[in-house]
Amino acid sequence: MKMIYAIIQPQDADNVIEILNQHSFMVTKLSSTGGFLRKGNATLMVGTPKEKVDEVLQILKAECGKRKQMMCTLPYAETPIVASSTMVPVEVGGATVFIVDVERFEKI
Ligand code: 2BA
Repeated sequence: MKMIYAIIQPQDADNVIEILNQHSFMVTKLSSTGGFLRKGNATLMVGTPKEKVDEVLQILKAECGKRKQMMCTLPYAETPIVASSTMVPVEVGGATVFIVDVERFEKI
């Protein structure tokens, strides 16, 4: 058995947990904080047989992987209101994944 720890953006958590559950994976979500940026992230723990690890990784990549999203930039407060906003591509998402061996697993 393996334990997958995936550190993801908090806004991706609910969706990926739902999809993992739909594929019969059990998930625990921890609210975590990055040590460098000190911003909130989410850490998912997924315990699974080693044959299923790749399936979990595929789901994580599809639902939380780095991707471009169009964001609306607002004009600075000092600029006149007539200034129009622009859409710019911003990179969102991303997952840092650790896969570790589970020596023993019990439900008591
Ligand atoms: P990422 O490398 O994508 O890491 C995102 C978050 O994943 C990290 O948040 C941390 O919570 C976790 N993480 C990544 N690698 C880890 C590891 N080896 N062990 C434990 N947790 C790990 P933050 O620490 O806030 O880092 C946010 C982003 O800042 C990182 O994105 C990386 O691009 C950059 N970064 C982190 N530490 C850095 C450092 N010492 N020097 C320069 N840049 C750093």
